Amino acid sequence: MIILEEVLRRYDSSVSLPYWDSTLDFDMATDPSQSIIWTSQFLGNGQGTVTTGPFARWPGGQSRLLTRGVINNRRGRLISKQNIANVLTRCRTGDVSSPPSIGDSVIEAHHNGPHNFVGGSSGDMSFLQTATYDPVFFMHHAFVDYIWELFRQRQRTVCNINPTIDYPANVNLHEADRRMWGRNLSEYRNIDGYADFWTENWYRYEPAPSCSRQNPNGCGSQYLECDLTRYVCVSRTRSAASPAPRRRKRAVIHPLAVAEDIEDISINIQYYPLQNTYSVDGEPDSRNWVYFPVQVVNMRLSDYTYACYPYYEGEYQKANDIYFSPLGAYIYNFSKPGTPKEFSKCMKYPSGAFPVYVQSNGINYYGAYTDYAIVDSRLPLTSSMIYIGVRKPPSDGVWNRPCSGAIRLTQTLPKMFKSSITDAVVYTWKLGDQLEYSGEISMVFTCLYDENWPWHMAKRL
Ligand SMILES: [Cu+2]
Repeated sequence: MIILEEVLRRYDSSVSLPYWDSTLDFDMATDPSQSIIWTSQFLGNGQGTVTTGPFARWPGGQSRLLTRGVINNRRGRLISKQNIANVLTRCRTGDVSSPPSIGDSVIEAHHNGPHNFVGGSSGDMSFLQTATYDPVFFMHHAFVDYIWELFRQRQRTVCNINPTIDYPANVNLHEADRRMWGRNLSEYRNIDGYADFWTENWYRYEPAPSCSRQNPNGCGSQYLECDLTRYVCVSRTRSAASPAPRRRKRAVIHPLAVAEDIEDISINIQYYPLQNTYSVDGEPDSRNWVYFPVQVVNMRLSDYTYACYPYYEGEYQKANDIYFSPLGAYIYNFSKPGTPKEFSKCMKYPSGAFPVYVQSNGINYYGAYTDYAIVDSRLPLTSSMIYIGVRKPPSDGVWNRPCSGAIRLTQTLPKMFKSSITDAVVYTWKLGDQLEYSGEISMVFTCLYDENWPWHMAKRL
């Protein structure tokens, strides 16, 4: 959220990310799908392809335009004031987060409702992999963050708990010391997000609108009204639409210079295949690219035990994990004992499986190609083939400049490349009655975990 806000502020330094207090819609006397926010003056239409408002015809995540399913939606449930009150009965972060908890006091559970309310059965907001295409995602999440901040304040003032260190235990894959996802966030550990630094220096939340018997006009917007039976602010319906901003602002109080290193925001999760640009010297054309096989070899870390154990005699035997065997340990003759080398920029992957990125950079052309291999450190040895693109060598191309660390491709036989990825895959296999490896591999990378360099498995084999 901070990164988005900071990037927006490069374009308009007055921008603050608004939060969508969906309790205002939950409390409406009529169907909340009739809320004024689903008009062109606010978020645009709520049903079908978004064609009105500021996000009209924005791209969605499913090879189509941004799509919603608000109207007649029975799947989702907006956040209610009772939901928030339930969260604010608790004192420990572990009571309001999932994992480890479930139930009425868990922020995560209440957070799910608006996703489904906006997305319906097939809209972008309903799916983890497409929700961020809808800008309402960020407004919803800013509100979730606001609830968390209310909880933190309660921890301090009512519960006498320091929220910056009250990190829950048993949070599989969300451990306090685990690095955050995202290339430029990996400098931070998860628990760093609990620091007061953020709310002290970067942002604060305007209080949600409220009204009372004494102050029935307290909602503070012409697009809200005070429900005089319950004294809560509620959204007006679409019939009240007219131009002017309504939603509460999340105000940035410290216009910090934008950190240079948030320039390249990307997530290290392999959900979609990588899209390369196929550009050579500025001209994109995938027909000018060929592919050659690259093998990535990874050895198990000799001093690491993965959290999956053999079971016998009535309990898990935790001396070694299920993948360990003395024969497997033979492979460590080719590795070295000791704690694996860690690099500050590299993610930890406690599951054992992780991606290894391989990129080709042209030396005599301007162009790059990236793909990744998945290897698995639980196994004694994994070998994974990937197929990396490079510019197709010109038929008369002769390039004789000696250069170490580079691979030279020419059109002379044997060619080590194929003109399509599938052909390159097939090339690494002998096609006969049975499939066998052809051994035609151009390049092998071996993953090292050692600080000493250079060292290569080939020296020992
Ligand atoms: Cu979400």
